[in-house]
This record gives sequence, structure tokens and C-alpha cells, in this order.
Amino acid sequence: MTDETPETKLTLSKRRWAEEGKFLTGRITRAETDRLPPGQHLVKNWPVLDLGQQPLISLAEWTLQIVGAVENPVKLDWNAFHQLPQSGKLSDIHCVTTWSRYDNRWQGVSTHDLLDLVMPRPQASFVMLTSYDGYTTNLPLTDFASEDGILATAWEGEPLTRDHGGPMRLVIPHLYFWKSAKWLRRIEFLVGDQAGFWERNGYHMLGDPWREQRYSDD
Ligand SMILES: Nc1nc2c(c(=O)[nH]1)N[C@H]1C(S)=C(S)[C@@H](COP(=O)(O)O)O[C@H]1N2
Ligand SMILES: [Mo]
Repeated sequence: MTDETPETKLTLSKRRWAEEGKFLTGRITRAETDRLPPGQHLVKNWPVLDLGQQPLISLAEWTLQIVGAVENPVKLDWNAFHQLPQSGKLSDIHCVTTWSRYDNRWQGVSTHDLLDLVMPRPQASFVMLTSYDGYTTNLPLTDFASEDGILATAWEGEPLTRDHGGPMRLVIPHLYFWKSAKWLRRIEFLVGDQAGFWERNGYHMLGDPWREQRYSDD
């Protein structure tokens, strides 16, 4: 999947509303409500959340390492990363601390295109992400591979700022935002699931906002 333009998204939404009879029944406002997962509230700004260490990585020293259960492990520098197909995605952010932010425009390399490059082995089922600040987080390979998944280098047409994870962060919008590792440095493909930083500290192994999977005992 390449670009997901706002137009495509709107077209899809309109078709879905039409199928559900939203225009006929006047339930269009409910469609907007359904966009916000349970227990979330909408914000217009974009809060910064991290462990308090915002690493400064120059593009000259930046690398992304892919290891583990893949046919083609690679270490990409900034140049090599930009040789990969570039995509755009439009998605909503849902943070476990209850804020959500609609319509974020990302550019970068889709996780789909990254998977085409490294070719996970059949037994690979999970990924562990490690960042330049030492942060780790885990998720199933099927979620990493979702159509909206992107290794983002730009937001709203501008290079991703350092406080939001620049030069590159992951965005997996259908899971709580703690899965979207900022300052991403390494992706390891695993046969079995392992807990990352927040997952070891009581957060859910998957983190689906629609099922309110905030904490591990949920
Ligand atoms: N490397 C790294 N990535 C991280 C974090 C972090 O502390 N370090 N925090 C996570 C959490 S809890 C959230 S809510 C989002 C916040 O991203 P933002 O600051 O761009 O809003 O980043 C996630 N990714
Ligand atoms: Mo978070």
C-alpha cells in the first residue's frame, strides 16, 4: 500500500456511512463519536511524552538496525533508508494517558515496505523495538505490519522534531501510542513475545485502545 490521501479516507468513510445508512438516519454525529476509543478525550495540540531523555542523533550517525528472525538483516544509514519507497499516511493518535489527536499526516517508509526488504522468517511472530534513549516496546508482527504502520521521518510536511522522536519514529496508530517508539534504532524479529519497558511495568502486551487494553490485568 502506498499513499493514503485524505481524499481516499474520506471516500471510504462516506461509502461506509452510506452502507450504514448514516445520512438517512441522521446518525452522522455518531460516526464521529465512534472514532474516539472508550475513555479517550480529544486534544488539538500534540503533547510530548517520554522518559525525559530526548537523544540528539545527527543524520550522519543515525542508523536503523534490523535483526533476528529475518532472511535479510540490514543496517541502514540515513541515505539507504531514503532509498526505500516513501509513503504518506493519515492517522489518529490514541495515548494511554487518555488523549487522542485526529488526522496526523506522516511521511516515511511504510512498515510494509520495510518487511518486503528484510523478509521475516515464517516463525517470526513479534517485534521488539529499541530506541536511542534506551526505551523498548514489543508488539505482534501482524500489528507492526498493519496498513497504517509507518517509520515516520516527517509530520505535516515538516521533518519530525526531536521532541516527537526525530529523526525517525515508528507510528502504529491502531495501538496505544506507547507502542510507537520514538528515536527508533533497532527492530528485532522474535519467535516469542517479550515485554518492553512499559509492558514490564504493568502495561498491556498488545494495547488495543478499542478494547481499552491499558494495563496487563485488563
Ligand atoms: N523512545 C521512546 N519512545 C516513546 C516513548 C519514550 O519514552 N521513548 N514514550 C512513548 C509514549 S508513552 C507515548 S504516549 C508516545 C508519545 O509520543 P509524543 O511525545 O510524540 O506525543 O511516545 C512513545 N514512544
Ligand atoms: Mo503514553
